[in-house]
Amino acid sequence: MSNTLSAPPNASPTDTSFPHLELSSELARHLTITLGHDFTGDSTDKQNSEYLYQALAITVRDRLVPIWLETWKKTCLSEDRKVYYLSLEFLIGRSLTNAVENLDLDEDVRKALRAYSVGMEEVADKELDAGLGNGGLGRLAACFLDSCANLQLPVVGYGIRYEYGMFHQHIEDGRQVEDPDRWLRDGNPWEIKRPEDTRRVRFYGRTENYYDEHGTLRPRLVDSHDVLAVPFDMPVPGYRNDTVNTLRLWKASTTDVFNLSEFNAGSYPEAVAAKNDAEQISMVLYPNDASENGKELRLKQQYFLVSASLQDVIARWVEQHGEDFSDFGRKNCFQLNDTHPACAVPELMRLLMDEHGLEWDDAWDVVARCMAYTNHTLLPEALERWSVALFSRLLPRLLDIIYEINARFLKLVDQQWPGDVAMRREMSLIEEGDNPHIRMAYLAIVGSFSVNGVAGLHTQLLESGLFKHFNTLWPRKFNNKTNGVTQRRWLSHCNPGLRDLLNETIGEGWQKDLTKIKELAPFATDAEFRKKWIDVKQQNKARLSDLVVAETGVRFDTSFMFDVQVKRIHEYKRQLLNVLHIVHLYDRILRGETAGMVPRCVLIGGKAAPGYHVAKLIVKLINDVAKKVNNHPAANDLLKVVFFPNYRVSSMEVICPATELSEQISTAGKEASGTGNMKFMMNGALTIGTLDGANIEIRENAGAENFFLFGLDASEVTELKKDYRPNDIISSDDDIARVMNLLESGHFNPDNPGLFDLLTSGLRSPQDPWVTIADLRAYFDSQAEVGKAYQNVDHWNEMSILNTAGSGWFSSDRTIQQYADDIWDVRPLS
Ligand code: B1H
Repeated sequence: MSNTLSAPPNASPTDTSFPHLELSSELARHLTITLGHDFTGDSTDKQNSEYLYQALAITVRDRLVPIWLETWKKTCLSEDRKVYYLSLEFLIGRSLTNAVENLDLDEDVRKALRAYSVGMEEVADKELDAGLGNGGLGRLAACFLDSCANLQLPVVGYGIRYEYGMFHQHIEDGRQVEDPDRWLRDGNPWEIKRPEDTRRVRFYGRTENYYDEHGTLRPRLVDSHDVLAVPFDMPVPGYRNDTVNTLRLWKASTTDVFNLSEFNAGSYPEAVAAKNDAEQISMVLYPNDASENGKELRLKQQYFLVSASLQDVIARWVEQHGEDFSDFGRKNCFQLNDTHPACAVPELMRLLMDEHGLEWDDAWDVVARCMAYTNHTLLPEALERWSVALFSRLLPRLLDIIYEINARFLKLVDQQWPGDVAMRREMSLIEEGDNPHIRMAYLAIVGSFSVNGVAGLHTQLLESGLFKHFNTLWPRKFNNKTNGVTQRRWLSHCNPGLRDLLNETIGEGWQKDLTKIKELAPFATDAEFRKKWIDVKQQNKARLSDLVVAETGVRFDTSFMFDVQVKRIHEYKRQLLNVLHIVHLYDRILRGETAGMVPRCVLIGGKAAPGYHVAKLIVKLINDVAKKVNNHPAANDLLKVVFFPNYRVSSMEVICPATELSEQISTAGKEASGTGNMKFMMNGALTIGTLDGANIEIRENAGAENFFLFGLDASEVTELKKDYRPNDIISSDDDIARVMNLLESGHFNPDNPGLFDLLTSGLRSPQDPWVTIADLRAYFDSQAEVGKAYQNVDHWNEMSILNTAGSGWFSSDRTIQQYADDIWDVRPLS
């Protein structure tokens, strides 16, 4: 989509210049002519469904493109404010079915596929996930884009086109092994390369002062090493509304394929190596959810995204408005998805001053009007700090600008707290010391007009804790935007049985407006309706059970309760708490104390960051416990446990509709929001959870009586840490002592004694930051309540229905409407 806005005549989707044949003829043509596939009709030919996927994707894309061009043109030409969502991650998953459903092509596609005797599901299953994200933060970005398109908002996503997305996980001898994610292996039918919009991103070099044409001394960057950013656009279809928004992903490329002087000097390998260097930048997604690692390549990725995207927006601005930037801040808004793109603050200053001749004050007026920052975590290890030394080498001109921003900001601090040196040190954008660092969150706050947290509790904790001084200085900057998820993927698409039941019961309006789901509530007490509800859940359990046996070899009995915890493996998320409960159930089974025990299938899944040793050991423990339990004859009728490998977006689409109990058991105050919790609730799972993140709002919306609450709240955790004695708890509680003994005696690891000592000693430590043992008794008791409740089928399903009925608040449409109204000040494109 070039910046040349003049479209050829007739280039409108409403025009007859793009006549569509029957979908089935187009599919047949793409299969045979475009892909050159000779369809054999042999149902055992695995290639057929592969080719059908490719052909169908192109066929559907053909329908998207005219609408896409039209939306882009409208967005570019609109004089209204536009929003750019800058994110290092977009965890998209699959695109085919999403496009089919949003374009209302479901019937046509199914009909067309009948000629080949394959179902839509089999074909859709061939698509590899676009896993360009770690977890919640990246998936949130994808849900947000979906909601923006649904609401017809002029929002463009900007990200990186990683050659390798989130690694694949497989399990060997109970341990996680990582394999590269070659998601582009078979090509990507969902992207369009736009070489005409290539941008140049400049690294290294030094600042030089020179006299401009007015004789004014100005700084500029010289001797830089340049990398090209080539955009690839992905369509973001709105739901049946003639809107297709854009996600623009940048690929890094070298400036010249052959550096001629080197080439001629006989340094061909060096010239090619330089190309490789440049292309490294967009090679791989960093797999560290909720922790930063300070690597130079990561900072390069961040700056690469930021600089290319800002230049892109500025180029379109200049094309329409010339070099007049007085309105730029009013007409554009950049939402920073965490601090990862926080370089946008100094980079926009640099572009406006050094490349477009603005003075500091005018440039700052623009920047401070158009940057908005979302914080996603309070965990200290995730707060980004970049070494000044690294910055001065890689981005010297940006460092000058950051210093100037800081100097001016510290004057303000001094006005507010005159003479308070400690306060200046505390709030400075630079953390002083032997090896000074830039505090990226502070940079983002100072440069933004809005700072938001992602759930009520999280925002409160930001305001009263991490950012309290900033909140004193600028209370009106801070606001909450509780996360949400798109009901189109996370209910309608992934749970077709429930979708149909909802449609026949309350109509179809909920797909566009989830507040309507509350009309379901009266049906909770309707026995006939409940029967249908149970049938849907049973079918979903059967579907998951097939997947589990295919992935793990373990058979899940669909009459058992399906108890699920899927999310990144992290100590604060407390998968260990779940394991301790499993071991407790197992211990009861060994003791024969099984009266009243409800049979359960427990599924745990998630990836550990490759360098996070403890998380990897937790994966091993889950696998070893699962193996022991599943092989014990006495446990057969009561307990099955699996570690689900390579958990990803497309697996959640099968898991969440089948889940009955959703485990949201993080240490209170640690999970900023959680979004998996919302997907489970929408699909009728009951939650067992702590008062953490969005769990609090889930409980309010479902009704406290339809939620299994346990454990300490955030302030109790803080209080307890002053004098925490887990060993006292263990020795005074027989159940807990037995569980610890099983773990410490090597019962689950007879061949490798001491293997899990790191984990058990962590649990026993008074310094355990996650205070797992403190919540354990309450967790056991709450799980016993769950078991009791599950036995009353009518009541359980009444609660289940009320959870779905209460989930309207958790649509990302609601979240995005709040961003649009309170932060962005944007309206739908007319
Ligand atoms: C969340 C991250 C995150 N918070 C650093 N922070 C990363 C931090 O690659 N990195 O360096 C990647 C990711 N992710 C999650 O955001 C929170 O833990 C969830 O509670 C929250 O629901 C989600 C979306 O807001």
